[in-house]
Amino acid sequence: MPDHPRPDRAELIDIYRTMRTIREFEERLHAEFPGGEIPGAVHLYAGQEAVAAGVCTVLTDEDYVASTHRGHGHAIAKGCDVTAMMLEIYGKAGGLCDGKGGSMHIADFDRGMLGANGVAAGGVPLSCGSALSAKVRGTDQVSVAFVGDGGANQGAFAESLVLASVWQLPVVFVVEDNGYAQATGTRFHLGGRDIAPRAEALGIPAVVVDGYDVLAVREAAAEAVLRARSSEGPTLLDCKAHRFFGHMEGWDQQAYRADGEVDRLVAERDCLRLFADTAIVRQTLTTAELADVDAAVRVLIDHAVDESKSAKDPDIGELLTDVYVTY
Ligand SMILES: Cc1ncc(C[n+]2csc(CCOP(=O)(O)OP(=O)(O)O)c2C)c(N)n1
Ligand SMILES: [Mg+2]
Repeated sequence: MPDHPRPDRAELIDIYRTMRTIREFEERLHAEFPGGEIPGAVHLYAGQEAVAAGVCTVLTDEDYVASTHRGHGHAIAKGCDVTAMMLEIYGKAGGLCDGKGGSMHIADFDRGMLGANGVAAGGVPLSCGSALSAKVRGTDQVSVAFVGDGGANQGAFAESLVLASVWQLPVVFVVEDNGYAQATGTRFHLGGRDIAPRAEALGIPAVVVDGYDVLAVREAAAEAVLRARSSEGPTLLDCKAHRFFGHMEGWDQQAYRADGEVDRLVAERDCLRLFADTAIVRQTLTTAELADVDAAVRVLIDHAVDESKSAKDPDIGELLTDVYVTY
């Protein structure tokens, strides 16, 4: 890969830090949610960290990401400020969107983060729009659309694939097939085993990727991004990685999952542990260095939660600021 050779030491640490930050962020939210201070719906990304980290490590700040309702991991991997994200989820002043968006509407245009999205597959057409804008303006920006297996059944997803194909847009569709759309398993809703062939039918190169293997995701994403930057059009990555928690915090008893399914996932398919066990990481980084990252991330997340709990609510006078936009 000319643009993305083997990851060097600094990139390996960055990838690990990103995945650890997402994991710690989500585990902490899971622990805090029952306390009742977090308003709105919260969908956790734990288990799927390798997808966001593997894709975003090959993007620049100028590239775009359109996210989903399960968007914390994408935002962290795209470089959004973690404390400002936590403040946002707590609905507090100083949040990334001034506390008005919450978990499902985190956006940060300075980082190319076009937003989480409460509408399943809602971000996918936005990616086509931003990719078209980049193409018309003649920049080399790439646009990434994250979408779930359930979202991939939306008409907007199919329409976006067609537009991206006929207009040869610099877009990468990243399907996160985590096995379920809410409580409905993919064997009941997918109509086939993979989503990749839907793209191939439209002439879009597509590949199925082990979504627990961050280096495999990185390699597939690097190829897709290079294709997009070289005006060779869209690619679809069909990443398989299941979530560790329920669909959303607060009500999902996960009765639709097999006995021991989650325990097996955590024991055998933890992307952080798998990454630490790869030959390249074992040859490059020490366990002490990884532990230092873990400790620093714990401090960061503690700080983010403390700040969020003690921060003020947004000023009522700001209620309509930034809500309506004139063009
Ligand atoms: C257009 C639309 N229809 C229905 C919903 C309700 N809904 C929220 S999440 C979800 C399931 C999404 O599943 P998937 O895309 O696989 O994402 P995952 O939750 O597994 O990450 C549904 C149906 C919605 N948000 N938007
Ligand atoms: Mg799903």
